[in-house]
Amino acid sequence: MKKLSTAIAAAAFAVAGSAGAMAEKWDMPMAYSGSNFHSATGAEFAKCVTTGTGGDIEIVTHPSGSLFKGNDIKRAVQTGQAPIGERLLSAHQNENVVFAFDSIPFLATSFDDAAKLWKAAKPTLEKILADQNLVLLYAVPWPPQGLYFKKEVNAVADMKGIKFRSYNNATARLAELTGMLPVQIEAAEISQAFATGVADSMISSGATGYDRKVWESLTHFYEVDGWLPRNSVMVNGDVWNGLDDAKKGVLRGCAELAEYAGTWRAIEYTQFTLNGLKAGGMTVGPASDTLQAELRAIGETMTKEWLESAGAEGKAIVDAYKAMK
Ligand code: PCA
Repeated sequence: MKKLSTAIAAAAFAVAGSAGAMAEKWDMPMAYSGSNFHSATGAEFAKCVTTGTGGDIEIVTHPSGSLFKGNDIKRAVQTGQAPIGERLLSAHQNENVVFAFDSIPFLATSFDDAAKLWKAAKPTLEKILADQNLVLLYAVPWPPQGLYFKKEVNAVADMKGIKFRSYNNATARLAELTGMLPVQIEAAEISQAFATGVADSMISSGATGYDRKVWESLTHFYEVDGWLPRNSVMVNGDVWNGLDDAKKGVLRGCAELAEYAGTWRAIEYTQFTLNGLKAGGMTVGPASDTLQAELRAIGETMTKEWLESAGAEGKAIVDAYKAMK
């Protein structure tokens, strides 16, 4: 609370001190559809900063990958092509394995545990991002991940040979370990991919299936609660360093509000979107005991693989998380 009031005081100061300063427009690329709760949170954050700085910094969000596609957003912000942007960091595991901390199957499967894992990982992530000329502002979780198919699936054997849409390295690895064929596709393009048979399945939240109306092509959603990956909002380091303390305070204050509000939206949206999938005609329910057990065994393999490649940094995150449980 204290931190927040300092930020709000800083915001008031920025408004008072804004006369005569040059107004800047910050384009903020985002990968997911405008109707998605992450984009709605980003739009509120943008408004908060614009108001808080008295218009000195006007943030304009560009959802649906319209300015940069998801996969290009991080680089765009690092290089200053965009001053700020939102990205699913776990898709950049090839740069640093730690980025995938939030996509380890069955490590953190509820909102509460995901918040603890985030707390455990945040200092390390901030450091890694700072080395990449990025300042982390806030991160909001997706609802728990479940499996989408075009047929009934009761065991891993039923998944063999299915074309599977992946969104990061972990989801591609899951496909391999279940005998499926991974193809990485941006969420903005999945409706078309399912309609044309480029993919016939995926693991994602009810939120993404709902936003993309996947019932037009798919029939089953199995609640697996595999993990809750995050979208992170980052600012270019040089742009950040050029700001005065008052403006940094506004950005930090608005970011804190956005993380809180976005998480709240994610929680609220979970059941709402599962109901929406049902209303669209899909069969929605928990995965069978067999499938759950098989997926947990695969999760153990993936946890081991991640810990091996993430080394001491990864182990420290998992240890810190487990100490909070
Ligand atoms: N939706 C995003 C990532 C996780 C999620 O629930 C996607 O499918 O791309």
